[in-house]
Amino acid sequence: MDTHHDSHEGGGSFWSAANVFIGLAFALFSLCAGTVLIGGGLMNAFGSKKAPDAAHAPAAAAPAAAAPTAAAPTAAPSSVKEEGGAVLVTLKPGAANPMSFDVTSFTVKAGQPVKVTFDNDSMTPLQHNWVLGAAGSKDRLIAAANGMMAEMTKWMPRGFVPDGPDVLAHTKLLNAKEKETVEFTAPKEKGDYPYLCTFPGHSMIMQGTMKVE
Ligand SMILES: [Cu+2]
Repeated sequence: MDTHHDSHEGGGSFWSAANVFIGLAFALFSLCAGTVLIGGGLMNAFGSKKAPDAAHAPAAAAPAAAAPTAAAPTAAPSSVKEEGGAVLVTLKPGAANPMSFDVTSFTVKAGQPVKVTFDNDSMTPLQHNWVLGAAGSKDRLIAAANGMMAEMTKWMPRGFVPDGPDVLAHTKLLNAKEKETVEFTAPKEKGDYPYLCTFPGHSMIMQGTMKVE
């Protein structure tokens, strides 16, 4: 569509490659961590049946030095609220897993105005986007996103947003600490609409659902 040659995107491709590696590392890490958490949860569940008195164990004293007001002074908390007939959603990467969305589900009415703010406020330097897909398009979007890994320099300037009618709304590719608000009208058809980060390698776990009722 244009005559731009993408062979001089050195810095961009470096970051793309770095992000893929970081992303894959986090994916592996979170899979492992998930296993440990599930395992730990099961053990706790069994353990607490055997030892109900564990609840009386003294809680660890809160570290006095940790001033509660010091945490995240500027960032708005993630939320879903209704205001003036519109649904306002603020979401971020997950605190425990930076390759997830901390809001994994929200509900809107058919045809309702929606404003989604994706605040890439995370401890990690990962780039992310937020892409809303048509109902039933999740697997296609994941495949499209992962397919971009072979052509990072082509897709990076496009924010890794897949082509085609499956994409209903999206942010640009956001660097760490950047945020963007996208406004759209909820589809008229009720159903589950997936949203994903389509940075290659992220979408398998960085996803959620907008329910249209
Ligand atoms: Cu991402």
